[in-house]
Amino acid sequence: KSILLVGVPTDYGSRRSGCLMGPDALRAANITTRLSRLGYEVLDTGNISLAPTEDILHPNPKIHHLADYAALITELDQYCQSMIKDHHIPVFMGGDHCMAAGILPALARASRKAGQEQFLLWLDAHTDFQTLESTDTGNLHGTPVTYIIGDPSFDGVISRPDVTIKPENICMMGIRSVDPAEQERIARTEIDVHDMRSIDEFGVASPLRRFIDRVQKASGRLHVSLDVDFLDPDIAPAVGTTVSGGVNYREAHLIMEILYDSGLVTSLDIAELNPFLDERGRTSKLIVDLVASLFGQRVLDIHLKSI
Ligand code: DIR
Ligand code: MN
Ligand code: MN
Ligand code: MN
Repeated sequence: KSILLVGVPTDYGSRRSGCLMGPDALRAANITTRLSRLGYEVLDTGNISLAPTEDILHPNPKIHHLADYAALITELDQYCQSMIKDHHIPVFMGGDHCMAAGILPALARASRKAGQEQFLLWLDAHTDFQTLESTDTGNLHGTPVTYIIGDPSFDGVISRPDVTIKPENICMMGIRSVDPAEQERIARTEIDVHDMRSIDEFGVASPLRRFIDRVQKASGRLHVSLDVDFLDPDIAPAVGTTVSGGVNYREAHLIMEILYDSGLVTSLDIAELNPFLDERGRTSKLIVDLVASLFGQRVLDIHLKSI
């Protein structure tokens, strides 16, 4: 299998700029070399290009960059359809989390064509389950999960995805900041939410293994969506919306190692990395280390330590 790297340089999902430098920071942290040394053929297809748009107004006046969001969804959908083949493992380098709204429906469509179910592991401090009506920040990076499950909230604004992700096929881990409107809606879905309270008590391994078992039994495909704020801000400061009490270094690596062992991961996105907020590339390097673990780097591969 070969890894297809694609940069998604966007930062209009929130009001803080800098995420658009994410793809280049990951390149500077040697993502290509690290993955090549693990035995993969790695193809960096560069960054997708996004044309500037005239914003669409929405009844919720807080909302900004709605037209850019719609354009991003279309662009990513087209990219996925034309560039990704079944033997590719795409790694989307963000960019903010808006990209998930374009990536997941496209992946789900490809899965359906192959007769497989699409599963999603959402690693984030947030549930990103706001609607256009309920968002109090107007930041669209808080809405992609709502969009990909086919919620009617977007009707008349952005057309619903033709293939949606089933809520029961989504597992969230690391959650510790949920807006009131999201709490109410998430409780009514079948999304499997493991918040930090639950991780403190039970760890990351057993809930993850239970989810992986479900993917395996369904012969499903698994996309991993990694929001940098999933990690504790002490180890990953380069993200606009840090939340205390996140996943620590070993918990994060363990998740990646278990995922690699499962052999089920078919795609990945890395969201919200903001190099402008980083300390000499520290967060970018950590993310590349985690990606290497996800693709098979082992603790005892001592020869890799010098890279
Ligand atoms: C918050 C923040 N729920 C919002 N969301 C973030 O603006 O809707 N997601 N930061 O990653
Ligand atoms: Mn997010
Ligand atoms: Mn987040
Ligand atoms: Mn569970």
